[in-house]
Amino acid sequence: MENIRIAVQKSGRLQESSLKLLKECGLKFSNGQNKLKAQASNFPAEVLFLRDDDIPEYVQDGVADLGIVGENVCLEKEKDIKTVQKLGFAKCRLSLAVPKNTEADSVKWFDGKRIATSYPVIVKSFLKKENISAEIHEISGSVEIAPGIGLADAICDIVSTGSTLLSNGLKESFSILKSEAVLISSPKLTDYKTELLNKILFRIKAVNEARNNKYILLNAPNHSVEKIASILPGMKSPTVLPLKEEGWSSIHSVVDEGTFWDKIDQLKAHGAQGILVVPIEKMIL
Ligand code: PRT
Ligand code: ZN
Repeated sequence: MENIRIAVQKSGRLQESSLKLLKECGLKFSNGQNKLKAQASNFPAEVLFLRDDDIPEYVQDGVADLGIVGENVCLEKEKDIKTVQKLGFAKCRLSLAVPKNTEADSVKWFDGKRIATSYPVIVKSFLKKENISAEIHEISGSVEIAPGIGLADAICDIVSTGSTLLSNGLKESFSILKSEAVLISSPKLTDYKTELLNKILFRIKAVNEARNNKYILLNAPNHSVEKIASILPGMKSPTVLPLKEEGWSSIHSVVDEGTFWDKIDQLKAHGAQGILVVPIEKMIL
């Protein structure tokens, strides 16, 4: 059987979460000695380990069929690829930053300035849209030191916690792009590979759904069951089971991570006790 080839970062911030996701999708890889490729033992898939910057091109050219890469890299490389699914990890932003004592509260400040970045394509297109003309200095690493050594007035770089900027005497001025890891695909997959992609995608969605939801179990007095059921509608409706103790029920449901703490307060207000919240591994709607 022909393999679907998935390009994953060889080492760096995306690698661990990418492999974890594939594993959660049930793809087992032998930890072979060959670090360039790994073959799944239970699915017609092969992982290719590459530098993240090369992944869009390999996917465009069909050397790899799928890839896991940051949206920032996809946009910068402008290759003919399809973004199939956001993956929810490696979240960051691409931001303009200036020395901490500089007042650069409007994008206009950047007019005529020198900006160092590893993302010239994205920065140029942003500035064009804002009608700003600046001099772009493309550098491939340690962008944050550019203002300090007099190479640029500002930088545009990836920010996550902001501590790199802070420790280099810089501050964030404008965020121009939000990014996270995405699954990309080649625009010319065969029918057979499209079928494999759909299988993988179905599994990724089940893993992501599960990650965003929790299984909740609680005990409640019978007179509160209706109220609690309306707070916890679950996937179809909650399960309600009688407790051995008269007048009490056990309620089981699914709750979305985002609204979880608000709901807990409401549940307690309706007399819920012994609330257990447990992770869900896979969730198929
Ligand atoms: O070797 P290879 O080319 O494959 O890897 P790389 O060094 O180019 O990339 P890598 O592993 O650093 O990042 C891969 C992807 O992770 C990026 O393309 C982003 O999509 C995403 N990502 C998420 C980040 C960060 N968070 C991040 N914090 N990429 C880089 N950083 C760097 C940033 O460049 C800056 O130096 O971390 C610093 C800022 O972090 P804070 O927390 O101090 O703000
Ligand atoms: Zn890279």
